[in-house]
Amino acid sequence: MATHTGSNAVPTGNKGKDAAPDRTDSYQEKQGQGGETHQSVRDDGATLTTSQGVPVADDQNSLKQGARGPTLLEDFHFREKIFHFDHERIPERVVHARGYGAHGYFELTESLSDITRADIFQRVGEKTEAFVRFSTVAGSKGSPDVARDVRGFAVKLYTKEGNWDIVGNNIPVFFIQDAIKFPDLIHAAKPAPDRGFPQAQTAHDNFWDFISLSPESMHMVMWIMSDRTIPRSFRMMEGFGVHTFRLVDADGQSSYVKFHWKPKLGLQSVVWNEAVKLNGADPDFHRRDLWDAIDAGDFPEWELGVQIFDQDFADNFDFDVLDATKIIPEELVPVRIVGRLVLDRLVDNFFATTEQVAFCTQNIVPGIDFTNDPLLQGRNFSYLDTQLKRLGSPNFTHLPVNAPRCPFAHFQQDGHMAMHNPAGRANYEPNSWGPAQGGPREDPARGFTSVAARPDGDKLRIRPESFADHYSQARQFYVSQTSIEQKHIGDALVFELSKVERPDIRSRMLSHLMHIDDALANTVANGLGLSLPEKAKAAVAPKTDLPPSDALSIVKNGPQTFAGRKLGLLVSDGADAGLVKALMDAVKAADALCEVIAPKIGGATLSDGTLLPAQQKIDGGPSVLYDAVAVILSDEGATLLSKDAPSKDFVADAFAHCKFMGLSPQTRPLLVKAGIAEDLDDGCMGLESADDAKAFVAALGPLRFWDREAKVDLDAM
Ligand code: HDE
Repeated sequence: MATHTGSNAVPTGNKGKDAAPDRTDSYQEKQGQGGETHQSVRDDGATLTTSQGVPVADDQNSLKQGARGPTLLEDFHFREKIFHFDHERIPERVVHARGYGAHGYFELTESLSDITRADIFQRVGEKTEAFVRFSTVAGSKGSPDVARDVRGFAVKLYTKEGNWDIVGNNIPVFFIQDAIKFPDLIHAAKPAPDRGFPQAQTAHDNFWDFISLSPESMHMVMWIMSDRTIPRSFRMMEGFGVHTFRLVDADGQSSYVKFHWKPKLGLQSVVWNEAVKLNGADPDFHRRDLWDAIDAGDFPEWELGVQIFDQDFADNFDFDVLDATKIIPEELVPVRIVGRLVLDRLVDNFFATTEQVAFCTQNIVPGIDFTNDPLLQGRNFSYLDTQLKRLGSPNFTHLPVNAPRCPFAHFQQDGHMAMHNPAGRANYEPNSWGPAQGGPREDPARGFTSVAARPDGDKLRIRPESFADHYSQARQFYVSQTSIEQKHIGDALVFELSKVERPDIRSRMLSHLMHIDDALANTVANGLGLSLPEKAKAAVAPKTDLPPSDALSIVKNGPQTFAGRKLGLLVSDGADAGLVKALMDAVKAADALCEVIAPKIGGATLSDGTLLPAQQKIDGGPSVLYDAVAVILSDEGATLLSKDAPSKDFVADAFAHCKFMGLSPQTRPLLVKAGIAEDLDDGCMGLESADDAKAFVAALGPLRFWDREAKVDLDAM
């Protein structure tokens, strides 16, 4: 019979039965339970080992019986290496699979201590560590970055009272009002199940079939057909918590709140034809942009804004504050800026951070609470559930990116890959082991308490009447746009619906647009070559009198300067060295970047004999990669490049995408061959002197030279 060695007593590692059990854990402090562990290192010069730490002598050849003989099962190093490789992948996220993350911090600039007890909102100037992951929704992990899609904007705030996740999007409303419809929405948006395509796009029958049968999505349709879904950069888009949440003060009194992230660089988007080409030129456009900015010390920044309102406002507002297909216009409830979010640290392992980070809407902290928004309530189940599938163990909170930074103490234990294994005898409560040995205890004063809201009504599967108006805010969004943006919405609808094969689905969409704006419905009908159908039956008559809101336009909230953006400078051998230098200096002074593109990656030998290294060879550096372009050539260079298709595309595309262009006089033969020489406008500026270079960079503040659009687009003529 085995001797009983006292397994009921203290587990291995405890210092003896009198030692106080330690169920308080702080991830960073306690990595090595049951013996110190070493981090896996990939330093130069370290000896390669197996995962058991055994030094490896030969990693190039498997163990064989004879030089040309079979590989032996005995080769544990080979088997372990292949075994581990075979299991490297985890399931990609069912939505938001393609994403990119970075570390940073939140800094409070205005205290909300009178409105919420949330620790993060108490002390002005205090910084809280953060991790942010941006994403597209529909595409799989390998899909291109600039797909037309909503962007996820998920923020994990490691507060002193636990992790708070604001799992938001770059659009403040959503397609559906009740979480029960989410699987249908996503099935319809993702590739069709029989053929497995199209990938990362909504321009197909299933999506528009579902949407046209779901009038509640019409407000969101206006947003997704706007240029918000083709952002220039993660750094240049807004983020929204979408739902109405609650802020709760120390007495348990609550206010309603909506969260906004406002980018320091202003709102900026690309144009559709550019997006299509960008996805081929650089499928990693957004992640590379984020990486490059942080790497260069140009830290992306957003302000945190809150719209705070009370029950009285909620009761009198035209729409239901629990309906996630509605916004509260900033003109009605101003956005109060209370802090800033700065991303200042790159991930050093993509998988460990961006891939394994587990955002959960139910991760809230004392001082924050949910509302009954039926979308939010459903999300609160889904996120925890999906992490188990994706990360494979309830211990995903043990992963460094998910672990709280504050001390934590609980009786949860064991499970796959448990990395926190507290010592001590008591693993339940209540217990009578006394304060020293009994482990953590509840704290009614400090602990999280839910707002004591009173439910109303019977148990019903029903959509409230107050959610019934699906068109009024869609119209408000449309009328708030500049004419350029309205045109882009019309173009996008025509593009997407032209990819829909069934005419009845196209028509059904028109029947909704007729409730939103007559001119828009006519434009789209015209673009599709369809006549207007009967109007869809509306649940309630739409309001046509909601005032426009400037906050809804990208163009009205664009950048003031060229800071944070990138100029593409195409040069040839013999280009004017003084001019090139003056231009590069002016770009640098504007806190922007300049990338040199040349016929050879080795660079161009300028007029003074200096070699200017290139970052791109012309074939790999099309103008879609840049916010504005300059072309400085010698006469010989221009003759040469005017025979080169990528060089002609460079200027023709920049012109078509309404970019500002700086052109040295020698450029003309290239412009002639590209077919744009006779169309140059005020957005095309001559570059001959250092003063021209300065004036050109100073003119780059606005996003585009929009006046050109009518000349380069058949739909606008
Ligand atoms: Fe999500 N969503 N979602 N979502 N969502 C997920 O969780 C879900 C919704 C959002 O970078 C999943 O970890 C339901 C609205 C972001 O890791 C999943 C509903 C908003 C991310 C899930 C919604 C979002 C997700 C998939 C309808 C904006 C990426 C992987 C009720 C406010 C987070 C995962 C990251 C991810 C469910 C609707 C934002 C399946 C059921 C509305 C930014 O749990």
